Order: sequence, then C-alpha cells, then structure tokens
Amino acid sequence: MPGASDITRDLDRAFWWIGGVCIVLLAGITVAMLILVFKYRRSRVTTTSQVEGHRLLEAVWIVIPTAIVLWMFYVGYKGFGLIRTMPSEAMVVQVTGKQWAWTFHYPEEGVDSDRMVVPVGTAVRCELAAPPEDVIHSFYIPDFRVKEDVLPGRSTELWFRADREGTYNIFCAEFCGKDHAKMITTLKVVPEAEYREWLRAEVAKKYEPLVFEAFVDANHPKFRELSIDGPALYATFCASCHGAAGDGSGLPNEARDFRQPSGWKLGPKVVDVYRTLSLGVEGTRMRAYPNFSPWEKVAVAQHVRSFLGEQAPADSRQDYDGLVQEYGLDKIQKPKEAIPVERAMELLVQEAGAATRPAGTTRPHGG
Ligand code: HEC
Ligand SMILES: [Cu+2]
Repeated sequence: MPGASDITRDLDRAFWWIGGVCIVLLAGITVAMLILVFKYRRSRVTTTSQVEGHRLLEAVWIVIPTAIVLWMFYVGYKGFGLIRTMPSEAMVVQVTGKQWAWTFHYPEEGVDSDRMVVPVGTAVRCELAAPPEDVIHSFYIPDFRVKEDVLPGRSTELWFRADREGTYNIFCAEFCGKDHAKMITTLKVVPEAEYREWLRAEVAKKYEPLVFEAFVDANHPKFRELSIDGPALYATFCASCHGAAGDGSGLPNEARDFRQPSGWKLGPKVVDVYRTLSLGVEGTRMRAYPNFSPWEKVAVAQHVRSFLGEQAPADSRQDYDGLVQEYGLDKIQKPKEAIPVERAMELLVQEAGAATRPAGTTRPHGG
C-alpha cells in the first residue's frame, strides 16, 4: 500500500534500495556458486591449479561491498533520523494505550476521543504512555510506517505528517493480553476546516452545560445536536461485559441482569449510574470512565436503565441538583485559549530579562 505521509516515501525508497541490493547479491552469488559447482565438479576436474593471491581482485571485493554496506547504513540512518527527530512546530496529541483501547487527548482544547482526528499537512507529535498498572503496547500506523512502544508509566513519542486525507488503521503491535487483537481504532486525516469543526463539536460535547430536561429525556434534541448516541456508546464500551441486551451475558461469573430489579445493587436511576461511571466499583472489573463527558455519561446511563423498562424509577429534580452539586457540573469551564508556544516563550524570556537585568543595560542581540 502506498504511504500516506511525506516521510514514507523516503522510508519506502530506503527499504526497496536495501532490499533490491540484497536480492541482486543473493541471486548473483547463488548463480555464480551453481555455475562453479557444475563447472569444477569432481568428475570433470581432478587436479586443481595452484592459485596465487590477486591484489587488485581482493581490493575490489573488499572496497565495493564495504562501500555498499556503508551506503546502506547511511540510507537507514537517514530514515531513522527522519522518524526520530520531532519537528518543533508539531501539534501534540497525547495517546494512552491500555488494555484494550487507545484514547487520544488534545491538551490545548482539553478534548478526549477514542478516535484520532488530525488536519492534513500538519506535523503531529504523539506523546505515548500507558497507565502505570497497565502493560506494554505498541502504537502502530502502518500507512505512515511508524511504530513505537507504549510503556506503563513512561513517556515515548512518535511523529508523522499526513499528506493525504483519508481514514487509516491504528493497531497495537505488541501482544498485550486477551483482547489485543481488538485494540484497533482509526486515524482520520481531514482538511483543516473540518478538523476545527470536529474540535468545536468535541469541546461542545464536553463542556455544554447539562440541563434537567435532557437528564430525564433520552430523546432530548441536545443529544442529537451534540451527536451523542447512548446505545452506540453502550455497544462500544459496555456490551462486552454486560451483554448487548443488558443481561450480563458477557460476565459469566459476576453476571448482573439489568432487566431485573434484583440486578441492581447501586441503583438504576440516571444519577446512580452516573456515579458508578464516575467512580467505578472498587474491587470489581467495573472501572471508572473518566473520559466520558457528562452528556455521554447521561446518555449511556439512560440506555442502561432502559433495560429495566417500566420498572425503572424516575430521577427527581432533587436527584439532579444533588448530582450537579456533587460533581460541580455547573462550574465546568472550557479551557482558556492556549497561546502559541513561540509567543509564550517570548513572554517568558521578556519577564526573566526584566527581573534579572540591571536597569540601564541593553538587550543583547540575537540568541
Ligand atoms: C470489564 C467489564 C465491564 C465493563 C466493560 C463494564 N462493566 Fe459495568 N460492571 C461490571 C461489573 C463486574 C459490575 C458489578 C460490580 C459489583 O459487583 O458490584 C458492574 C456494575 C455496573 C453497574 C452497577 C449496577 C448496580 O446497580 O449494581 C452499572 C450501572 C454498570 N456496571 C454500567 C456499566 C456501563 C454503562 C458500562 C459501559 C460504559 C460498563 N458498566 C462497562 C463490569 C463491567
Ligand atoms: Cu495493546
């Protein structure tokens, strides 16, 4: 498959050159060997002549292969340098690999996503890490020819610049347990404007203030407006354990049947499920979902309790107000507009200069 980023051309060229030289040499040596074996076989030649050294010939077969090998090293080293040198102007995406999903954090906008979206033609630096208690993964985008280990509690990095729009696969390339093969997500490369629009929608999803009307009504138009789909979230994140129909069929040992009142220990109200999703259930496999926005938690909670049907108790205004208080949902603020790094550095330098330079001295040029 042709590469989709600008460095892949150099990498592919290095790959084919080195591969090509190896194939030519392999073929040449094998053919020469077969010819000589045939020509000097015992039945034809019984005596050998005395062979003296040949300076020129020896020099040739030392110098040429050495040159080829050094050249291969150079080509490989150059490609390696391209991959390993992070461009300073790159936008940063923080990638977390955990059993068994990738998540992407956009630090400037404070956005979290389980798919990666980047603008075309922009250098992207991925800061990779796994939670300290997790295992080693490997972040791999075959179309971009980049792959890097993702280590628990340690940071690694990788960069690429996509020069073609499209949707590409992201894999985990390090066997990391039961669902390793499902640790797949997508990278969408879109025009700058579309990327901005996506970010805006993600920010809205995360920071749009919750309203009581939507809290008690799964069909509230705001869910569609924010493109939040409770059943889809459930299918992606919950059904593997709780079963597509909420019958607990994914968890043979700790099965809960959400269709029965007896299947609920912590309560089926939206507020109850919201808390469960925020805190997890300690000592069980039910983890917290800190990356879900409040709207997403509400949408998925509404879907989970819908398994109980008519028997599900309704949330009251007090329930809602209590939750808003508890999680400070009325105080969530969008992160401030981030200033570009260059400008921030300038300000810092100016400040430091003003603080330490004695009055009357002039600013040195350059540097
Ligand atoms: C890795 C498996 C797993 C996944 C994935 C999972 N859960 Fe759970 N969940 C559990 C287990 C186990 C329990 C029972 C904990 C206990 O014993 O108290 C549980 C309990 C719950 C409860 C508490 C029910 C009650 O009242 O006692 C809710 C609600 C819940 N899960 C919702 C979800 C939702 C929503 C998702 C998806 C976002 C999800 N779970 C994903 C394993 C999972
Ligand atoms: Cu993995």
